[in-house]
This record gives sequence, structure tokens and C-alpha cells, in this order.
Amino acid sequence: MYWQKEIETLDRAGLEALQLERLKTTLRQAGGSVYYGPVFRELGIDPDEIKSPADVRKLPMTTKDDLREHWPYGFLAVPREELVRMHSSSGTTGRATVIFHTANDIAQWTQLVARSLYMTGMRKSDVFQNMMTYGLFTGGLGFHYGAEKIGALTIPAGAGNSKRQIQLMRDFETTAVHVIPSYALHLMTVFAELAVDPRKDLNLRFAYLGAEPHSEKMRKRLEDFYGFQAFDSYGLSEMCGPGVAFECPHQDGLHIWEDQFLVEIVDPATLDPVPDGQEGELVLTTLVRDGMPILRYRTKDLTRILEGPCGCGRTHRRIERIKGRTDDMMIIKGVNIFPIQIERKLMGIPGVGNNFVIILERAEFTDLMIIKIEVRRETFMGDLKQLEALRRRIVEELKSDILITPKVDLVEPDSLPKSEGKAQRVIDNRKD
Ligand code: DLL
Repeated sequence: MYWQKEIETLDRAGLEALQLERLKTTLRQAGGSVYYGPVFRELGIDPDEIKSPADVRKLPMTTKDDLREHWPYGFLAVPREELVRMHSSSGTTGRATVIFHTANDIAQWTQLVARSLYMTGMRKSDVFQNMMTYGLFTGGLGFHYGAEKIGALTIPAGAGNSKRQIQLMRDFETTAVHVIPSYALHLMTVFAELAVDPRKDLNLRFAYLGAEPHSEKMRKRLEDFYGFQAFDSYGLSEMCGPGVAFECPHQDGLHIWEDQFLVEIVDPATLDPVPDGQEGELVLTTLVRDGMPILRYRTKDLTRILEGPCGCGRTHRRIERIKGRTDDMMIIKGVNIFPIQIERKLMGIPGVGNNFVIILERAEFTDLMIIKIEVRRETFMGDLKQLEALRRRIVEELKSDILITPKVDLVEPDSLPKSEGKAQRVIDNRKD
């Protein structure tokens, strides 16, 4: 049941000793980069003075802006000819950052993904359809290499082309898929159009959902429809890509692979560490990256450490499903709201379809939240009174959670813009 048993079950003392050794090596490596070299000299950082993984706090934090300002090669810690691959972040929040890998970096990352997939039950006999974009985005190639390492038959389907995806699943008896959750939701409409029932007509066993926030309710909805078991997969290109943290079969949080990353959770306002169990921003340090080591990277992702051991026997700590990014937070009439709170409510209401968008407007100095929600075809075509009842129910349920009253518009299935990549859930038309 383990891909790398010794590493996956290493006790805390062993793990910390490994982290310390790797942190020192990383610092020596990073000190050679155009960016970290002068920073280390200015702060007087000496790798030999690092005595425990907790000493990571002596190091400066790194932000996306630092990566952007030293674009493209400022963080390189090896000569350029050592690099074999470039990837980039999806750039949903500004100019994309680029990340470079040596052959060893790719090998380490491949092991992480293989370890994660094996943990969920993927084996050589599986047929794995990778429905993520191949290219600069890490979701395609990152998973591809990991699944091949296990020996699964890997279909590089890429994103989009929904009908072909379904055809591939049927023709080759796909057992495992990797998909962005909002796209998996959209695909449900296409299944209905083609009158294909995944539970009866397909052989899906596992799904890997990642790259964007999604709720437990969304997982349940997808599992009910497709008949697979869905695992949450977290990662970011700055650390490598997918494979940073992953759910095990116990599905109570995501194991974050601490042999390859040092984990901190900090208060996003003060940057002070928060106690285990308390929510904060995830900050990560690479421990095995040669090409482009990154120290104390502010992910902007909000989560918390789940305390206590996991029944699967792995010792790497677990984080809770990501709640969202600090920059996704909407402030409406002074109330802080995350898109996932709205998604979670909507996914639990029967009759609600597979897509929605939140539009923020400002009229007469007052903020207005409009939510356009696709409903199921039979609901949309059915009795107007029932449709109005559904609309009212949605407003009431949302109001009880987010404390403001949104304007809800129910729209036809398939009428809202959809994306093959990460969904854009919020359109903010407010002018400051
Ligand atoms: O999204 C890497 C990835 C690919 C992860 C495929 C999982 C599957 P980036 O494009 O750099 O990399 O975006 C990273 O996406 O900081 C989170 O805000 C968000 N994100 C990634 N996975 C999850 C998840 C890839 N499981 C950013 N839950 C991260 C919530 C996620 N948010």
C-alpha cells in the first residue's frame, strides 16, 4: 500500500533530521542565485547556523511579486544548461511566473505524484485518462509522469473536447481520471446529452480533483454521478505542481509531503506562526529542488494543520482542504465571503445545475452581489412557481451562511461561460 514505505512512514524525529539536512543543502544551493545571494549576505544567513527545521523562520519570505520582479532567471541556482523543463503558473491573478526544473527536480516530482497516486489505489492495471491541459500548466505533464512511473496505461487526453473525453473513457475502459472539479461538473451535462450513464456504461474507479477550490458537497455530487471515488489533490507550480499534498483513502485532510517541503501556517496579516489547528496562510519551502529552490513561499492559500495521526499510517501531517486564496476573498458590505461558501451551499440544493458565476456591482455606493445559477433542464422548463420557490430557497440558504442577501438569477443549463481550465467564479465590476 506504500510506494516509498520508509519515507512515507518515517517517524517525526527521522523526518525532522532529514528536513534539517535538506534545508541546509537547499540554502547552500539558493545562496548561489542572483536573488537570494544578496539577501543572504544582507541578513547574514549562514546555512551552518541552521540547527533545526524551525530555524527556517530566520529566513526571509518569498512572494509571487519577488518571482515576478526577478523574472525570468533571478531564482536560478544552477547554470542554465542544467535545466530540462520550464513550467508556469496559470496566471489567473496577474503575470504568470515561470519555474525551471533540472532532470533531478523532475525525477523527485515524478516520485511525489507516483507516491500520491499509489496511495489512493492506482496500480499498473489501471487506465488513466489525464484530462488536464498539457503545456505550461503543471497538471498535464506532472501527473502524466507519475502515472507512467506506476506503470498505468496513461492516456494524455488533455483538456476540453468533452465528447471525445467520454468516447475515450468508453473505448479504453478508463478507470482513473484527473480533472478540474468545475470541468467534471460541466461534463455531467454532456453525459446527459449523449445519454451515457457513467455508473452503468463506464468503469471509473478513481478521480483526482485539483487545481481549484472545491467543497466536500461538490465531491459528493461528482461521486454520486460518476460512481468513482474522488481524491483531493493540491499543488502549485512554484513548488513543482500537483503532488504537494494529497488525500489518502481515509480522506480526512491531505498529507503534505514533508520530506520535500517544509510547512508553516502563518497569520496572513502579521506573518506570525499560528498554533496547529488554527487557520492561516500556507507557507512552503522546497527541500529537494536544485534548479530553482524557493524559501518560505507565501502561497496565499488558506488552510490549517489537522492534528493527530492518520489511520493510514503515514506520518506526514495533514492539511485541511483549501478554503480559498486570501486574494479570492470578497468583501461585501463589510462581510468577508469566500466563493467556496457559495459553492458549498449550491451543491447541496437539489435542482441546482452544474455552473454558476458571482457578479459584484456597486450602485449608489452600495455593493450588490448577483449570482447567476444554472438549473437542471427539467427544473428550468417546468412549473414557474417551482422555479420561483427554488430561487427563494437559494436566497434564504445563502443568506443564512454569508449574512448578506444576494440577487439570484436562475438561468438555463449550459448558458454560462465555461472554462476548460480553472473556473472564474467571480466577476468584480466594482470601481474603487
Ligand atoms: O494548479 C497545480 C495543480 C495541478 C494542482 C493539477 C492540482 C492538480 P498553479 O497553476 O500554480 O498550479 O496554481 C496553484 O491553485 O496556490 C491554489 O490556490 C490552487 N489549487 C491547486 N490545487 C488546489 C486544490 C496548479 N486541491 C494554485 N484545492 C494554488 C484548492 C487548489 N485550490
